[in-house]
Amino acid sequence: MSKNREIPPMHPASAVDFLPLAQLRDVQFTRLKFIVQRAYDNVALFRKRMNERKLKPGDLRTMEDIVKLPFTVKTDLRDTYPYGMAASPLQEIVRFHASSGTTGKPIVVAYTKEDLDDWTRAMVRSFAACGVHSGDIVQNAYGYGLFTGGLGAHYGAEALGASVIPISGGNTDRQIMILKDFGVTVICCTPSYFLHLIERAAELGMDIKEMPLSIGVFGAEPWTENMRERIEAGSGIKAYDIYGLSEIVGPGVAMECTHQAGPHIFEDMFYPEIIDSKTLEPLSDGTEGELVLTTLCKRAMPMIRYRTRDITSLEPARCACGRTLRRIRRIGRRSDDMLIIRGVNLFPSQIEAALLKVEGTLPHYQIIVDRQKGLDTLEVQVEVTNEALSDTVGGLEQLQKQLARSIEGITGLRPALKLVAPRTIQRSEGKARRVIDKRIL
Ligand code: DLL
Repeated sequence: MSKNREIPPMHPASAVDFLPLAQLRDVQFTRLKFIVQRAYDNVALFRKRMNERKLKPGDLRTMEDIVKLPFTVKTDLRDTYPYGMAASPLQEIVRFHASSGTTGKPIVVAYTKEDLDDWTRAMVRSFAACGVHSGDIVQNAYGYGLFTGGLGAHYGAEALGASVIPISGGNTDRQIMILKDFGVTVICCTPSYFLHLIERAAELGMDIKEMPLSIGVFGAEPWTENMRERIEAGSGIKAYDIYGLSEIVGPGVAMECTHQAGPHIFEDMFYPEIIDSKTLEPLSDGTEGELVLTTLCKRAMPMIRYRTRDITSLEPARCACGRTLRRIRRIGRRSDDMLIIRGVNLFPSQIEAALLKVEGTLPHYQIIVDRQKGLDTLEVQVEVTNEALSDTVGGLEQLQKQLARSIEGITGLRPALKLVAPRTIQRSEGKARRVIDKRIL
């Protein structure tokens, strides 16, 4: 049973969510031309790709011409690390964030002051869409730091006029104490962490159903309708899905409205396409494929046709809320091997890079992911040489510590480590099976 909340009057920033379609397409095309010109003038990689196709920004005649533009992929950000994709001089860049790359280095994203204002507006529209308003007390348990979740949600909620508690992630018992003592009405965190909060509160003899909390803004990892039901039944709140990714802006690319029928993409800012990830051909609305996004406003680091690797479809039917913005279906899987562990993105290749830096290890490893009491667990098993195994206990412990440091340095995660003898990890005849993901969402 969910707690009753009045639906507030429409927030002024949300008016653009309801633009008549013809007007929305006009806005999109005007912005597309601007951003493509900006990227062409300032980003060498983009200009080179356009020139290879004998394309000039002026060749864009309608929105449909977007399919002629080259794609951008995560490795482009790695290859131009750290500033190569920037379209603004450093003097105009006021913020950086970073996210996992596929190997040792993170990928870096940059914002001008105007970009931060636009992002805040997207977050205001996100919060407003699910009924958050001034007077709400928002516990922001997304991580503050290089991750975009903390600061993105923070500035959006503040700009909306809500009272923000910048608690960041972790320290579960303190989260529960503050949830109760401060009379928190809105929580922002990953859905799995909120399930963990429900369980821990029960262990402490507390019931979130009896607290004023009534809205959860959950994202940064895949979740399911089943998890939504468990969250809502276990806490009496309404659970809303928020989607975003660092390369595009952070959270606030798409957000569910009170109808909970899939996140609406803020299309006037982020233009969505769906492609077949093998043939790269565009697919029509309603067909499942890889989401490709173009930032229509971002000045510091425009992303043109960025391949998100997230698999979804664009919902063709209009939502009952009346927004003209299309919705995405829940994202349940990706077209690459990226894992999300407690909201942290992890590529198996990062673990490999970390292991191979340390002498005494062999290039055979396995990553085992599970979920206990709502929290993801991560174990890395790695084969070590016979010499390393026959070393003293102290020597082995030293190796274990070195490996842990190396993995944490690259991924930010501290997995349980298990050193095993050569040829212990099962060999596969084809592709090595690096990841065993036992989580049931
Ligand atoms: O996770 C931004 C974010 C923060 C979104 C807070 C929502 C809330 P990254 O760390 O770059 O950015 O990870 C982006 O996470 O490509 C998806 O694979 C996944 N993801 C994000 N939101 C959702 C969601 C942030 N609602 C990657 N459902 C994306 C499923 C999600 N997957």
